[in-house]
Amino acid sequence: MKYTLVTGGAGFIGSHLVKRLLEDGEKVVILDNLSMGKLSNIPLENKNVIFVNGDVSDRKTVNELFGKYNFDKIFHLAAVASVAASIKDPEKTHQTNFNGTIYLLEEAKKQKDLRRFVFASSAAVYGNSLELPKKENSEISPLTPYAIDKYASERYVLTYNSLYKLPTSAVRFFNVYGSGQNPNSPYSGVISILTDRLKANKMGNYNPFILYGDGKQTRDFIFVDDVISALLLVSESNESLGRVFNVGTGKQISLNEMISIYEEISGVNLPIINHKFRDGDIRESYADISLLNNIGFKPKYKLNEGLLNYWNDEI
Ligand code: NAD
Ligand code: UD2
Repeated sequence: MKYTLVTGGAGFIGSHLVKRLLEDGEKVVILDNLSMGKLSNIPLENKNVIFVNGDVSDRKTVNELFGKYNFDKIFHLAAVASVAASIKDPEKTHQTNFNGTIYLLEEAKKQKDLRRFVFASSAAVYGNSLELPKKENSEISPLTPYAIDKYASERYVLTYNSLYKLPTSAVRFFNVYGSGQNPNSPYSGVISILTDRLKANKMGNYNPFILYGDGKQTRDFIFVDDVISALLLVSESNESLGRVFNVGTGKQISLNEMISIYEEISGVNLPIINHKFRDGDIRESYADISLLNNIGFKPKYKLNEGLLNYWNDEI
Protein backbone atom coordinates (compact mmCIF):
# COMPACT_ATOMS: atom_id res chain seq x y z
CA MET A 1 0.00 0.00 0.00
CA LYS A 2 1.22 3.51 -0.86
CA TYR A 3 1.18 6.39 1.61
CA THR A 4 1.91 10.08 1.59
CA LEU A 5 4.23 11.11 4.42
CA VAL A 6 3.70 14.53 6.01
CA THR A 7 6.35 15.38 8.58
CA GLY A 8 5.13 18.12 10.88
CA GLY A 9 1.57 17.10 9.98
CA ALA A 10 0.21 18.09 13.40
CA GLY A 11 1.38 21.68 12.94
CA PHE A 12 -0.25 24.70 11.34
CA ILE A 13 0.53 24.20 7.63
CA GLY A 14 1.01 20.42 7.90
CA SER A 15 -2.46 19.81 9.33
CA HIS A 16 -4.08 21.79 6.51
CA LEU A 17 -2.11 19.69 4.02
CA VAL A 18 -3.19 16.45 5.72
CA LYS A 19 -6.84 17.47 5.50
CA ARG A 20 -6.55 18.27 1.78
CA LEU A 21 -4.75 14.96 1.05
CA LEU A 22 -7.49 13.05 2.87
CA GLU A 23 -10.16 14.89 0.88
CA ASP A 24 -8.28 13.76 -2.24
CA GLY A 25 -8.62 10.15 -1.02
CA GLU A 26 -4.97 9.59 -0.06
CA LYS A 27 -3.64 7.52 2.80
CA VAL A 28 -1.48 9.69 5.02
CA VAL A 29 1.25 8.97 7.55
CA ILE A 30 2.10 11.85 9.89
CA LEU A 31 5.43 12.03 11.69
CA ASP A 32 5.36 14.70 14.40
CA ASN A 33 6.85 14.93 17.90
CA LEU A 34 4.09 17.32 19.05
CA SER A 35 6.65 19.88 20.20
CA MET A 36 4.46 22.55 18.57
CA GLY A 37 1.78 20.54 16.80
CA LYS A 38 -1.40 19.32 18.44
CA LEU A 39 -3.30 16.06 18.17
CA SER A 40 -6.50 18.08 17.96
CA ASN A 41 -5.25 19.43 14.59
CA ILE A 42 -5.46 15.93 13.08
CA PRO A 43 -8.63 14.02 12.11
CA LEU A 44 -7.51 10.91 13.99
CA GLU A 45 -10.91 9.30 13.52
CA ASN A 46 -10.25 9.07 9.77
CA LYS A 47 -9.16 5.51 8.93
CA ASN A 48 -6.79 6.83 6.26
CA VAL A 49 -4.60 8.62 8.81
CA ILE A 50 -1.73 7.04 10.69
CA PHE A 51 -0.11 9.21 13.32
CA VAL A 52 3.44 8.44 14.44
CA ASN A 53 4.56 10.34 17.51
CA GLY A 54 8.26 10.57 16.75
CA ASP A 55 11.25 12.79 16.21
CA VAL A 56 12.57 13.38 12.72
CA SER A 57 16.05 13.97 14.19
CA ASP A 58 16.08 10.46 15.64
CA ARG A 59 17.75 8.17 13.08
CA LYS A 60 16.11 5.03 14.42
CA THR A 61 12.62 6.53 14.23
CA VAL A 62 13.17 7.53 10.61
CA ASN A 63 14.63 4.09 9.71
CA GLU A 64 11.72 2.29 11.27
CA LEU A 65 9.21 4.54 9.56
CA PHE A 66 10.60 3.71 6.13
CA GLY A 67 10.87 0.05 7.10
CA LYS A 68 7.18 -0.03 7.85
CA TYR A 69 5.63 2.13 5.12
CA ASN A 70 6.14 2.64 1.41
CA PHE A 71 5.78 6.29 0.37
CA ASP A 72 4.47 7.71 -2.85
CA LYS A 73 5.20 11.30 -1.83
CA ILE A 74 6.93 12.96 1.10
CA PHE A 75 6.18 16.50 2.29
CA HIS A 76 8.86 17.47 4.78
CA LEU A 77 7.45 20.27 6.97
CA ALA A 78 8.67 19.26 10.44
CA ALA A 79 10.94 21.95 11.82
CA VAL A 80 11.65 24.25 14.68
CA ALA A 81 9.66 26.93 12.86
CA SER A 82 10.53 29.82 15.15
CA VAL A 83 13.50 32.00 14.27
CA ALA A 84 13.69 33.14 17.91
CA ALA A 85 13.90 29.53 19.12
CA SER A 86 16.70 28.85 16.64
CA ILE A 87 18.69 31.77 18.02
CA LYS A 88 18.15 30.54 21.56
CA ASP A 89 19.14 26.95 20.79
CA PRO A 90 21.03 26.55 17.50
CA GLU A 91 22.18 23.02 18.30
CA LYS A 92 18.69 21.62 18.91
CA THR A 93 17.39 23.51 15.89
CA HIS A 94 20.14 22.08 13.71
CA GLN A 95 19.35 18.54 14.82
CA THR A 96 15.77 18.88 13.67
CA ASN A 97 16.04 21.35 10.80
CA PHE A 98 19.14 19.92 9.19
CA ASN A 99 19.85 16.38 10.44
CA GLY A 100 16.18 15.47 10.15
CA THR A 101 16.26 16.46 6.48
CA ILE A 102 19.33 14.33 5.70
CA TYR A 103 17.89 11.31 7.50
CA LEU A 104 14.72 11.52 5.43
CA LEU A 105 16.67 12.01 2.21
CA GLU A 106 18.86 8.98 2.91
CA GLU A 107 15.87 6.76 3.57
CA ALA A 108 13.97 8.17 0.60
CA LYS A 109 16.97 7.42 -1.62
CA LYS A 110 16.69 3.72 -0.78
CA GLN A 111 13.04 3.67 -1.78
CA LYS A 112 13.08 3.19 -5.53
CA ASP A 113 9.53 4.19 -6.44
CA LEU A 114 9.12 7.51 -4.59
CA ARG A 115 7.32 10.02 -6.81
CA ARG A 116 8.27 13.24 -5.02
CA PHE A 117 9.99 14.70 -1.97
CA VAL A 118 8.95 18.32 -1.29
CA PHE A 119 10.84 20.39 1.27
CA ALA A 120 9.41 23.43 3.08
CA SER A 121 12.00 26.18 3.06
CA SER A 122 11.48 29.84 3.90
CA ALA A 123 11.77 33.37 2.58
CA ALA A 124 14.12 33.80 5.55
CA VAL A 125 16.92 32.57 3.24
CA TYR A 126 16.86 36.01 1.55
CA GLY A 127 17.59 37.77 4.85
CA ASN A 128 18.15 41.46 4.31
CA SER A 129 18.99 41.25 0.62
CA LEU A 130 17.54 44.38 -0.91
CA GLU A 131 16.25 43.20 -4.27
CA LEU A 132 12.47 43.42 -4.62
CA PRO A 133 10.49 41.40 -5.37
CA LYS A 134 12.57 38.44 -4.18
CA LYS A 135 13.37 36.09 -7.02
CA GLU A 136 14.55 32.55 -6.49
CA ASN A 137 17.95 33.63 -7.81
CA SER A 138 18.12 36.83 -5.72
CA GLU A 139 20.99 37.15 -3.27
CA ILE A 140 20.80 34.63 -0.42
CA SER A 141 21.73 36.06 2.94
CA PRO A 142 20.62 33.83 5.82
CA LEU A 143 21.00 35.70 9.11
CA THR A 144 19.90 33.17 11.73
CA PRO A 145 20.46 29.48 12.54
CA TYR A 146 16.91 28.89 11.26
CA ALA A 147 17.62 30.46 7.89
CA ILE A 148 21.04 28.80 7.55
CA ASP A 149 19.57 25.35 8.17
CA LYS A 150 16.69 26.02 5.78
CA TYR A 151 19.09 27.03 3.04
CA ALA A 152 21.49 24.13 3.66
CA SER A 153 18.60 21.65 3.74
CA GLU A 154 17.12 23.09 0.59
CA ARG A 155 20.44 22.71 -1.22
CA TYR A 156 20.80 19.13 -0.02
CA VAL A 157 17.28 18.32 -1.12
CA LEU A 158 17.91 19.67 -4.63
CA THR A 159 21.36 18.12 -4.84
CA TYR A 160 19.87 14.69 -4.12
CA ASN A 161 18.03 15.21 -7.38
CA SER A 162 21.12 16.06 -9.41
CA LEU A 163 23.41 13.48 -7.76
CA TYR A 164 21.09 10.56 -7.09
CA LYS A 165 18.05 11.28 -9.28
CA LEU A 166 15.81 11.46 -6.21
CA PRO A 167 12.66 13.33 -7.38
CA THR A 168 12.87 16.41 -5.14
CA SER A 169 11.57 19.98 -5.09
CA ALA A 170 11.66 22.80 -2.54
CA VAL A 171 9.40 25.74 -1.74
CA ARG A 172 10.15 29.00 0.05
CA PHE A 173 7.11 30.13 1.98
CA PHE A 174 6.55 33.84 2.52
CA ASN A 175 4.16 34.96 5.34
CA VAL A 176 1.55 32.24 5.69
CA TYR A 177 -1.69 32.85 7.63
CA GLY A 178 -4.85 30.93 8.45
CA SER A 179 -6.62 28.95 11.14
CA GLY A 180 -4.57 26.77 13.46
CA GLN A 181 -1.54 29.08 13.67
CA ASN A 182 -0.41 29.42 17.26
CA PRO A 183 -0.58 33.08 18.45
CA ASN A 184 1.12 32.50 21.78
CA SER A 185 4.65 33.70 21.19
CA PRO A 186 5.73 37.28 20.38
CA TYR A 187 7.32 35.71 17.28
CA SER A 188 4.10 34.08 16.12
CA GLY A 189 2.84 35.25 12.74
CA VAL A 190 1.47 38.76 13.04
CA ILE A 191 -1.94 37.78 11.65
CA SER A 192 -2.40 35.05 14.27
CA ILE A 193 -1.59 37.64 16.99
CA LEU A 194 -3.99 40.14 15.44
CA THR A 195 -6.75 37.52 15.29
CA ASP A 196 -6.22 36.73 18.94
CA ARG A 197 -6.40 40.41 19.94
CA LEU A 198 -9.39 41.16 17.72
CA LYS A 199 -11.26 38.22 19.24
CA ALA A 200 -10.51 39.37 22.79
CA ASN A 201 -11.63 42.93 22.09
CA LYS A 202 -14.73 41.68 20.28
CA MET A 203 -15.67 39.93 23.51
CA GLY A 204 -15.21 43.15 25.42
CA ASN A 205 -11.78 42.35 26.91
CA TYR A 206 -9.27 45.14 26.43
CA ASN A 207 -6.22 43.50 24.83
CA PRO A 208 -4.05 45.84 22.78
CA PHE A 209 -1.96 44.94 19.76
CA ILE A 210 1.69 46.00 19.86
CA LEU A 211 2.75 47.49 16.56
CA TYR A 212 6.49 47.45 16.03
CA GLY A 213 7.62 50.42 13.95
CA ASP A 214 5.48 52.75 11.87
CA GLY A 215 3.37 50.01 10.25
CA LYS A 216 4.63 51.00 6.83
CA GLN A 217 6.69 47.81 6.55
CA THR A 218 5.30 45.48 3.89
CA ARG A 219 4.86 41.73 3.62
CA ASP A 220 3.52 39.16 1.18
CA PHE A 221 0.78 37.42 3.19
CA ILE A 222 -0.51 34.20 1.66
CA PHE A 223 -3.57 32.28 2.85
CA VAL A 224 -2.82 28.73 3.94
CA ASP A 225 -5.26 27.16 1.42
CA ASP A 226 -3.26 28.72 -1.42
CA VAL A 227 -0.06 27.41 0.15
CA ILE A 228 -1.51 23.88 0.14
CA SER A 229 -2.51 24.24 -3.52
CA ALA A 230 1.03 25.37 -4.33
CA LEU A 231 2.53 22.42 -2.46
CA LEU A 232 0.32 19.94 -4.31
CA LEU A 233 1.03 21.55 -7.66
CA VAL A 234 4.79 21.46 -7.08
CA SER A 235 4.52 17.82 -6.00
CA GLU A 236 2.74 16.88 -9.25
CA SER A 237 4.55 18.98 -11.84
CA ASN A 238 7.36 17.48 -13.93
CA GLU A 239 8.83 20.93 -14.47
CA SER A 240 9.36 21.42 -10.74
CA LEU A 241 11.80 18.52 -10.41
CA GLY A 242 15.07 19.60 -8.85
CA ARG A 243 13.90 23.21 -8.47
CA VAL A 244 12.97 25.70 -5.75
CA PHE A 245 9.88 27.97 -5.88
CA ASN A 246 8.79 31.06 -3.99
CA VAL A 247 5.33 30.61 -2.49
CA GLY A 248 3.63 33.95 -1.99
CA THR A 249 0.97 36.03 -3.71
CA GLY A 250 3.38 38.31 -5.53
CA LYS A 251 1.75 41.32 -3.82
CA GLN A 252 2.96 43.40 -0.91
CA ILE A 253 0.81 45.18 1.60
CA SER A 254 1.75 47.40 4.53
CA LEU A 255 0.95 46.31 8.05
CA ASN A 256 -1.20 49.44 8.49
CA GLU A 257 -3.33 48.60 5.47
CA MET A 258 -3.65 44.95 6.49
CA ILE A 259 -4.72 45.92 10.02
CA SER A 260 -7.40 48.29 8.78
CA ILE A 261 -8.82 45.61 6.43
CA TYR A 262 -8.94 43.17 9.34
CA GLU A 263 -10.57 45.75 11.65
CA GLU A 264 -13.28 46.23 9.07
CA ILE A 265 -13.88 42.48 8.69
CA SER A 266 -14.06 41.90 12.43
CA GLY A 267 -15.94 45.09 13.25
CA VAL A 268 -13.41 45.86 15.97
CA ASN A 269 -11.54 49.10 16.50
CA LEU A 270 -8.27 47.61 17.74
CA PRO A 271 -6.37 49.36 20.54
CA ILE A 272 -2.78 49.71 19.29
CA ILE A 273 0.36 50.42 21.28
CA ASN A 274 3.35 51.64 19.28
CA HIS A 275 6.82 50.26 19.94
CA LYS A 276 10.07 50.86 18.12
CA PHE A 277 10.95 48.63 15.15
CA ARG A 278 12.12 45.14 16.06
CA ASP A 279 15.84 44.59 15.64
CA GLY A 280 16.48 43.11 12.22
CA ASP A 281 12.92 43.75 11.05
CA ILE A 282 12.72 43.65 7.30
CA ARG A 283 11.27 46.79 5.76
CA GLU A 284 9.79 45.39 2.58
CA SER A 285 9.26 41.84 1.43
CA TYR A 286 7.36 40.21 -1.34
CA ALA A 287 7.81 37.35 -3.72
CA ASP A 288 8.28 37.19 -7.43
CA ILE A 289 6.09 34.18 -8.20
CA SER A 290 6.67 33.92 -11.96
CA LEU A 291 8.23 30.47 -11.62
CA LEU A 292 5.22 29.18 -9.71
CA ASN A 293 2.86 30.92 -12.16
CA ASN A 294 4.65 29.15 -15.01
CA ILE A 295 3.73 25.73 -13.62
CA GLY A 296 0.09 26.82 -13.28
CA PHE A 297 -0.28 28.50 -9.88
CA LYS A 298 -2.58 31.43 -9.32
CA PRO A 299 -3.41 32.48 -5.75
CA LYS A 300 -7.14 32.13 -5.18
CA TYR A 301 -7.53 34.31 -2.10
CA LYS A 302 -7.13 38.08 -1.98
CA LEU A 303 -6.03 39.25 1.46
CA ASN A 304 -9.54 40.39 2.45
CA GLU A 305 -10.97 37.01 1.41
CA GLY A 306 -8.36 35.01 3.30
CA LEU A 307 -8.79 37.17 6.40
CA LEU A 308 -12.56 36.76 6.23
CA ASN A 309 -12.17 32.98 6.04
CA TYR A 310 -9.74 32.98 8.95
CA TRP A 311 -12.00 35.22 11.04
CA ASN A 312 -15.08 33.06 10.34
CA ASP A 313 -13.13 29.91 11.29
CA GLU A 314 -12.08 31.46 14.58
CA ILE A 315 -15.28 32.94 15.93
P1 NAD B 1 4.43 24.57 13.08
O1 NAD B 1 5.36 24.76 14.22
O2 NAD B 1 2.98 24.76 13.30
O3 NAD B 1 4.65 23.11 12.45
C1 NAD B 1 5.88 22.39 12.55
C2 NAD B 1 5.55 20.99 13.06
O4 NAD B 1 6.78 20.24 13.16
C3 NAD B 1 4.93 21.01 14.47
O5 NAD B 1 3.76 20.23 14.47
C4 NAD B 1 6.01 20.40 15.37
O6 NAD B 1 5.46 19.68 16.45
C5 NAD B 1 6.74 19.51 14.37
N1 NAD B 1 8.13 19.24 14.77
C6 NAD B 1 9.05 20.12 15.23
N2 NAD B 1 10.21 19.49 15.49
C7 NAD B 1 10.01 18.17 15.16
C8 NAD B 1 10.84 17.03 15.23
N3 NAD B 1 12.11 17.07 15.66
N4 NAD B 1 10.32 15.83 14.84
C9 NAD B 1 9.03 15.74 14.40
N5 NAD B 1 8.20 16.80 14.34
C10 NAD B 1 8.69 18.01 14.71
O7 NAD B 1 4.94 25.51 11.89
P2 NAD B 1 4.29 25.83 10.46
O8 NAD B 1 4.07 27.29 10.41
O9 NAD B 1 3.20 24.89 10.15
O10 NAD B 1 5.55 25.51 9.52
C11 NAD B 1 5.62 24.35 8.68
C12 NAD B 1 6.91 24.43 7.87
O11 NAD B 1 6.89 25.58 7.04
C13 NAD B 1 8.17 24.56 8.74
O12 NAD B 1 9.21 23.81 8.12
C14 NAD B 1 8.47 26.04 8.70
O13 NAD B 1 9.84 26.29 8.92
C15 NAD B 1 8.04 26.38 7.28
N6 NAD B 1 7.69 27.81 7.10
C16 NAD B 1 6.57 28.33 7.68
C17 NAD B 1 6.25 29.69 7.47
C18 NAD B 1 5.00 30.33 8.05
O14 NAD B 1 4.71 31.49 7.70
N7 NAD B 1 4.23 29.66 8.88
C19 NAD B 1 7.09 30.50 6.69
C20 NAD B 1 8.22 29.93 6.13
C21 NAD B 1 8.51 28.58 6.31
C1 UD2 C 1 8.82 36.07 8.90
C2 UD2 C 1 8.83 34.72 9.60
C3 UD2 C 1 10.17 34.47 10.20
C4 UD2 C 1 11.26 34.63 9.16
C5 UD2 C 1 11.16 36.03 8.53
C6 UD2 C 1 12.18 36.13 7.40
C7 UD2 C 1 6.64 34.20 10.49
C8 UD2 C 1 5.78 34.10 11.69
N1 UD2 C 1 7.87 34.70 10.68
O1 UD2 C 1 9.00 37.10 9.86
O2 UD2 C 1 10.16 33.13 10.67
O3 UD2 C 1 11.11 33.63 8.18
O4 UD2 C 1 9.85 36.19 7.94
O5 UD2 C 1 12.00 37.28 6.70
O6 UD2 C 1 6.27 33.80 9.40
N2 UD2 C 1 4.63 42.62 14.19
C9 UD2 C 1 4.01 43.56 14.99
N3 UD2 C 1 3.40 43.13 16.13
C10 UD2 C 1 3.39 41.83 16.51
C11 UD2 C 1 4.02 40.87 15.68
C12 UD2 C 1 4.65 41.30 14.53
O7 UD2 C 1 4.00 44.76 14.69
O8 UD2 C 1 2.82 41.51 17.57
C13 UD2 C 1 5.28 43.08 12.94
C14 UD2 C 1 6.73 42.64 12.83
O9 UD2 C 1 7.59 43.53 13.49
C15 UD2 C 1 6.91 42.62 11.32
C16 UD2 C 1 5.52 42.21 10.79
O10 UD2 C 1 4.61 42.45 11.86
O11 UD2 C 1 7.23 43.89 10.85
C17 UD2 C 1 5.44 40.75 10.39
O12 UD2 C 1 5.93 39.99 11.48
P1 UD2 C 1 5.92 38.39 11.51
O13 UD2 C 1 6.62 37.97 12.76
O14 UD2 C 1 4.56 37.87 11.25
O15 UD2 C 1 6.75 37.96 10.23
P2 UD2 C 1 8.19 38.42 9.69
O16 UD2 C 1 7.98 38.76 8.26
O17 UD2 C 1 8.83 39.44 10.53
